[in-house]
Amino acid sequence: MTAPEKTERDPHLWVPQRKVEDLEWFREKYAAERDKRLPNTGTATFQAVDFEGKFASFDSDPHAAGPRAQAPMTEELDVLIIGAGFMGMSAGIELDKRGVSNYKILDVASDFGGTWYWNRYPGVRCDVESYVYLPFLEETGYMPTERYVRGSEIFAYCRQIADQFDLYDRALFQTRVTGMEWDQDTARWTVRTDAGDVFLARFVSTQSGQFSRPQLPGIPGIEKFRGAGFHTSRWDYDYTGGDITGGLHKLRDKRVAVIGTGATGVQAIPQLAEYAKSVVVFQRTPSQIAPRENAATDTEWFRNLPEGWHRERRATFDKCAMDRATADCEVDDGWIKFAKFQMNAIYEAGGTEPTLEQFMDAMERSDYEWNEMLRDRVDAIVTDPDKAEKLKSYYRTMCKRPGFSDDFLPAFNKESVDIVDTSETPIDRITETGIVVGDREYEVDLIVYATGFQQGRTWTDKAGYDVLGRNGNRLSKKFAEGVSTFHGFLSRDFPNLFFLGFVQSTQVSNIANLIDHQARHMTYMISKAVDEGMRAIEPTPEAEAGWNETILEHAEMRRDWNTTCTPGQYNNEGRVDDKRSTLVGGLYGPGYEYFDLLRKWREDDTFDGIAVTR
Ligand code: N01
Repeated sequence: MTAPEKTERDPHLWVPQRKVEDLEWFREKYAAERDKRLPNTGTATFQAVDFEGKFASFDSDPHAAGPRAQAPMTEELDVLIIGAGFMGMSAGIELDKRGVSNYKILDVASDFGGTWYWNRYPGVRCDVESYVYLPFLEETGYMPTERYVRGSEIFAYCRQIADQFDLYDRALFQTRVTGMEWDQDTARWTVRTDAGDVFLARFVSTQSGQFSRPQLPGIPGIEKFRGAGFHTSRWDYDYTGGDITGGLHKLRDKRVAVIGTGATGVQAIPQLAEYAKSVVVFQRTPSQIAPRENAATDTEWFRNLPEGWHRERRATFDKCAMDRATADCEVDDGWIKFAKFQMNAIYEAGGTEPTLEQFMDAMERSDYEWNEMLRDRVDAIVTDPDKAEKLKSYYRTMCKRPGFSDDFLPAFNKESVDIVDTSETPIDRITETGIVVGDREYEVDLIVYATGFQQGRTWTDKAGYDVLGRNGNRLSKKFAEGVSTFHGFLSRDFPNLFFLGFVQSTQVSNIANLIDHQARHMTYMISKAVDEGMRAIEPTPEAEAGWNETILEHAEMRRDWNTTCTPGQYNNEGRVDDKRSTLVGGLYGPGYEYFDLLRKWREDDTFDGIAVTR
């Protein structure tokens, strides 16, 4: 293979200037990069470490002021909402709008915020524009200070939402559900917690908690390390000094290792690079890094947005990011710029009605061209050619979540910052003093684990409790071979229990929009059931089987794509044929198709596919 010729490129240029002719070169190169990771694939590489003993602090709450103040309670509720992140808050607010106010929101954390409660690492920000990411902007009248606001601003905004919508009165924090069981006679869920509470709830809302359990890599010797160590979602500012905005002054004399270069690593590494004596980054797969282009909010523009702008902007963002990118897509960020570039390529190839061949060819070619531009950008920014080469990603856009940053690549121009490519030679072991790759040991004082969150476990394993449904059916048993729901919301034999999140729903760039749709859909079902005196609702066997069939058909449509992608969260870590992982997935098409399906189902107002017990 001979690589295509390189050209000088301005790092700030957005539009790829080079036409890709030799598709075969790229196909071979991408396959070779993917193959490096294949022997080292599967979720097994992540899970060896449990949060016990030395690692207990990795899963504890560094932000709680003390133990829970409330005595154990027994209460009857219309709805118990588990999880106080965007989803739990949205569910509560939508229930109130529909006149269902006897609910409680439970969380292990000691405040609202979910992922924004836990993730307080330096540099954390939203990576989707805040004007589409943050919920309830019109209702609260809140103006985000920047296009991509800091995590601390999002956390503070969550508290503001909870205040404005009176959610604190209905919240119970520092409380973990330990199990629940359906009582057929009373048509209630009995939910127990680790604090000794017993809730009798007509309906329960659960979230899959996609990013709730930190994941530590199963590297041999990890427990032997004598220095400091923490996961990015449990940042130890006592050790590093500083706060979410930086200022990690206590690291001036410290040698730091970072494992992981996903969205979190990309945001945290520049902060570590600025303060630590030295930083060595252990990278298995490079993130694709496009410009971030953050900016202060244009106050006048924001104040003059017309009524209804927020939902409209969110919907347009989803459409534009997925497959309807046109020149007038309002949010002109990295997601949309790429989508527009692809749309133009398709149009150039086949006009408004391209053949399938023209369509596929244009998609592939333009993807390579786009990534050539981003690789040129690495060359233009990173002065050391060896480091630059390691930082270039070779997989199609959306094989992994795209990264956006203006300070990640420049951080590698510091002599104190090194990068170790572990794609072919994985980390061999962790010793008392450092990290060993091949025959070299990197001695460090601190290991920061930017290794993401547990994905591959079963639903009940991730939730941390089991569910005993109708006729003694256990959820862990039912889901052992794969999740099974109707529209992602309800599962037979587990009446009135809602599953929210990515499971069997759809894939979107802006998860907050999915949450909005799901909260409205669930609360429609609950309020209709309450108003019309339904005791229990669950899918008919046919409806549930039909949805599972649809999910499997859609997984089949994704198969070729998933096979060519480097292993990651989006392709079940490369295990394309694993049915249990496949069944977790959502529809293949753009998010708005799923939202339209839900909307039409609600408009129909017949509960089609639902078995009702009165
Ligand atoms: O986690 P990740 P994250 N040896 O799973 C590496 C979202 N998010 O915390 O790519 C070596 O993405 C792993 O390597 P590889 C974000 O969108 C949103 O960064 O598997 N390396 C990877 O580099 C994402 O969906 C915002 O080869 C190991 C990294 O660790 C989710 O949160 C901000 C390893 C994990 O990357 C999680 O992102 C931040 C091992 N054994 C994050 N195990 C917003 O702003 C893992 N890795 C909204």
